[in-house]
Amino acid sequence: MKDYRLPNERNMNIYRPPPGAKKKDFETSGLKYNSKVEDMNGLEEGVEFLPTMNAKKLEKRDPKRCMVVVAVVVACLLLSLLVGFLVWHFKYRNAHVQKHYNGHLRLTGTRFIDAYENSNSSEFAALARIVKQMVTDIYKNNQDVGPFHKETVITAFSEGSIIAYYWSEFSVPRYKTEALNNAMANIHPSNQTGPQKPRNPDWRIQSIDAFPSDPDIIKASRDNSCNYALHAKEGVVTSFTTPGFPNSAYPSNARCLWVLRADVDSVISLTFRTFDVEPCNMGNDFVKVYDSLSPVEPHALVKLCGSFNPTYNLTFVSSQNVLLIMLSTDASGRYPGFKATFFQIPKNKNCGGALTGVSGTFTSPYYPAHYPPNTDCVWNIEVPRGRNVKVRFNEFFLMEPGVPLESCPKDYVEVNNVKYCGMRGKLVVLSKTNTITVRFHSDLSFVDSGFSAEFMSYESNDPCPGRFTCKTGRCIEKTLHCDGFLDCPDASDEQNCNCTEKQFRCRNGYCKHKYWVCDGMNDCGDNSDELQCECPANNFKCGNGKCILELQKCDGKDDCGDGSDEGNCGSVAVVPCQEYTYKCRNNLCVNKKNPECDGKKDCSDNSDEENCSCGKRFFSKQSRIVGGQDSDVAEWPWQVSLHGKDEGHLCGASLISEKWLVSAAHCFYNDNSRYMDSKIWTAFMGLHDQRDRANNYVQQRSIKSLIIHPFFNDFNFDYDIALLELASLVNFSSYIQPICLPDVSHDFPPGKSIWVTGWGHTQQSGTGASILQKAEIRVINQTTCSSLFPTSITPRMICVGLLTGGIDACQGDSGGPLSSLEADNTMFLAGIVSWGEGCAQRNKPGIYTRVSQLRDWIKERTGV
Ligand code: 4AZ
Repeated sequence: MKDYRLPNERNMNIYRPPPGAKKKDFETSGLKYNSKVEDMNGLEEGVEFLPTMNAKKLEKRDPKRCMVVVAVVVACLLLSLLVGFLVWHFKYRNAHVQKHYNGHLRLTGTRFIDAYENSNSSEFAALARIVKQMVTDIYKNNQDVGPFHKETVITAFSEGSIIAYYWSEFSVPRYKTEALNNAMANIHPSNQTGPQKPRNPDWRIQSIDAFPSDPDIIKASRDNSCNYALHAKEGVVTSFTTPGFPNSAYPSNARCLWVLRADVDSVISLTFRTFDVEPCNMGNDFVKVYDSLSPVEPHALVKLCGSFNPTYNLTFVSSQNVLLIMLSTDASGRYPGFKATFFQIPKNKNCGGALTGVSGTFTSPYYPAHYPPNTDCVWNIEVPRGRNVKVRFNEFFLMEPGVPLESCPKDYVEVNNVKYCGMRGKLVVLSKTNTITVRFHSDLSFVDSGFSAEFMSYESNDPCPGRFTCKTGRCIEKTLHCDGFLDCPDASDEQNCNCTEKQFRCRNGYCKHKYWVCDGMNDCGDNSDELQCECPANNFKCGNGKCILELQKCDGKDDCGDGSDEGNCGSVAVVPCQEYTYKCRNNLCVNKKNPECDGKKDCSDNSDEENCSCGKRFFSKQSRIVGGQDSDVAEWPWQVSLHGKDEGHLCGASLISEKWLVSAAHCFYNDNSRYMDSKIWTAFMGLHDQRDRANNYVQQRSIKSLIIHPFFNDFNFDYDIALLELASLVNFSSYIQPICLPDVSHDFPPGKSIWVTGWGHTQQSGTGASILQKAEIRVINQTTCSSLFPTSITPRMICVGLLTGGIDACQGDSGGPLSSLEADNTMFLAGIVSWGEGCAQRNKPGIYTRVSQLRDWIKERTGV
């Protein structure tokens, strides 16, 4: 129960009447204040305390004494006010705080010499002394700055005429910090009338910029133990690494700086080849790249933390002949760091230009590298007279976090006076004449990988000969018009359509196939396909669409039939065991949905969090996929390629332990008994590219035993699962990891997005992929699935795909994993690629073996 006493009442021993006591009882009780008199006997024997009334009479009788008391009280009050004011003034208002600024200035009237690159040279020291004095003089001329200036250090010089980089430190009363900030933001070199003029009267500071800096960065520039200066050599790629890389972790609490330079009129191309620092959410280690030799935010190109896959695009290009890289680390986390390379390239002064002809291509500067900052390009495109021109952006990445996409105030592409930024799918812009102008602009900070575009001419009255023209200008096949699927980016192919009898008319006018009605997914876009299936008031809608009374939710009984009414019931409770409840090792059942390996102890014996060294990826950053579907290296470290003797890749599989693989029974049990022989099979783990099987990351094993599910039905592919025992254990690495197996109660709800991976055919009658492919698909309601494949779907099957078609598993993917990202960033094997009607057809999603249903059998046969 809560204790409502005030804190200072707690130990006061004040007598309070017991709750039931009457007033009278209290007054007559034996405990009164005068009991204290006894304690005081030793001090003032015989003194008797007068009742209050008498005390008042006494005061009246002595007015002088009263005045003295009042005067003393007033004096005390005044004194404490004065002390308070002084404390406030000196401790807070006037207390001095340290302020740091980083910046750069442009010095004219002199020339850059190579010796200025070396901060230990006497030439550097001499110039630094003069520049420092000039900066100090500029500060002195400003009353909000000069009095507080403590120190300025010139850290570097670069060409142009000479750019000097510096930091300044100030000690300023707290109440003057805002004035200092404002003055520094507007610092101007105009009044160079300081006491000491530079030796050469032609020398002038043409411009000066200062930015408040992170004090950690200032510390970095004082500590030279981790500072490196590198100059690109003509035609040579120079590499550098974090200290100790790759054998030991980079230092803790460090600020390392790499100054990269190139020859004048060159720019620098920098690539991080390997990048593995502390994950962004686990600490404060990061790498920042600056398009300046001053570590200032307005010139930061990128801030990186975590680990990146080797295939991730981490190439940056400077706007001038300098770049600065800073590694900032905190006390925690031991990670290898990075290896980077750089080289110089001639400065591309004239990006853009005139493009003519019937078609052509163009890209942002240095594409696919990140475009340089501070760049403007203009392309004037002209196609033959009488025709119109359109521009299609096949890749478009101009993303800057926190920047509004409507106004594009930073980096943008402008076509027909409309600005575009962010990340866009295929963007098509039409012109109603034979010319079009495309502008590209990047501001001083934060860059992305830019765009790749093509232009083409078209007949003004028929932009898409033989095809349907979306209002955006994109051309699509005529059969896609009014087919219930959105194919135009603006949905113009599905507007003003007459619905067929197989279709349902959504409130927003779209026609959708009737299969999609009440499937638990908002297919119309306005949810109208799911409205008629709502449950009445005071009812709960189950995961399978059934309506139950709200009261039946969380009552410990599976009223829905799929357990969805008992899954999320607030706090985790032990409940009677049911099909849908998770059973802990101590045979107690909990009502939490999918509690395995979610990072929280749900079973009293913690068995839900044991055996959870699975389903983790070691590279935290995965590249964006728009269009392309190549996986990154080590993105699916449980993916296995099964090769048949003399046949190459035939099926996929998933690694579930150092010794066991899970695959599809139909890969082995088919018309040809040869595939039942474990000896013909070889498993490749850690494989990315089928052409690169000799890679060090790849481990190859033969198969010791092959277990096909005894109930496998080769007619309907029920129980399509097989277990393969490796001849010897694999060694786990960043490239090879097991995937977690879902408990029998694990639920993969309709609509959940899941990944399918494999080297199978990339088109229905196409050929296998060399690079491991990935595709994101969604779980489809079991009832919808059964209506799409009448009589074929069993409880051991799960339907996953897109009813819109276009993305699916295909021949050669069989046996491979369906990986589902669950709580605590853990991947679970939701399914095994099993069968389908063709590949990627509309309304024909792929069918997968539902692994959760076969969990006990896997445990029984493998112990995993
Ligand atoms: C196959 O033949 C296969 N679209 C696998 C998956 C699918 C179709 C065929 C699903 O291995």
